[in-house]
Amino acid sequence: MKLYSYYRSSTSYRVRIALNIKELAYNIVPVNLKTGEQHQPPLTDLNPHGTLPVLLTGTTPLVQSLAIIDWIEERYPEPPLIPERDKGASDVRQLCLELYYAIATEIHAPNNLPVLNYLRNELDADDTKIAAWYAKWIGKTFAPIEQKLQSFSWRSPDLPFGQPSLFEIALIPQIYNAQRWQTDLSNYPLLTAIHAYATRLPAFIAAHPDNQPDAPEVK
Ligand SMILES: N[C@@H](CCC(=O)N[C@@H](CS)C(=O)NCC(=O)O)C(=O)O
Repeated sequence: MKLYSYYRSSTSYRVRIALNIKELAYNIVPVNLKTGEQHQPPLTDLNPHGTLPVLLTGTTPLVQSLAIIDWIEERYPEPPLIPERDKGASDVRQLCLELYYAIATEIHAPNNLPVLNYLRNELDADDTKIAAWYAKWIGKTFAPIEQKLQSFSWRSPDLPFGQPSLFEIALIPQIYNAQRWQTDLSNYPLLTAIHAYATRLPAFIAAHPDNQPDAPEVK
């Protein structure tokens, strides 16, 4: 399998974590978002949206990180990324999916790079305003999730669903991004504790932006 990825792309980071949890072999094909390689062939031939990630598994390129992760989960069911997956719409399964979609869709869309660039270049927002915008969308979704996790009966002391799930696949890249924007995360102690624990697991370490072949060397 080939994963078209950029080291700092949070949507690529999600897919890298999923592939690593399943212990699947894949080669990274780096696409430089900073120089706009996503808007040129060969990437646009694979994905006319001009976004990462793209997973090549056969002849048809898979695009959209959540759809790719869905494909991975269907094709490689073990270990499951959804708790109680086989129990139908159990409350635990539904909560995991709810948190996953909330983070992956509600935070990522308004905080994606083209949106932030539009605020900066077309609406003259400065760094302070952009950071405030970023923090607003983090808070809108993180605050209720933090609250829900306080009343949820955790399956293990470190991970709410007892093992890495779709929830952490969305959460960990989102926290990485938030830290880049120096967002104050002190109101979310459970989320930051999950982040601290998950980022020490091998699947997450291997997926981390700093450990990608296109990451700049730290001098
Ligand atoms: N909903 C899409 C979003 C993809 C996306 O926006 N990816 C970003 C990187 S995190 C990207 O490629 N941005 C480049 C651009 O929009 O020019 C997904 O989940 O795959």
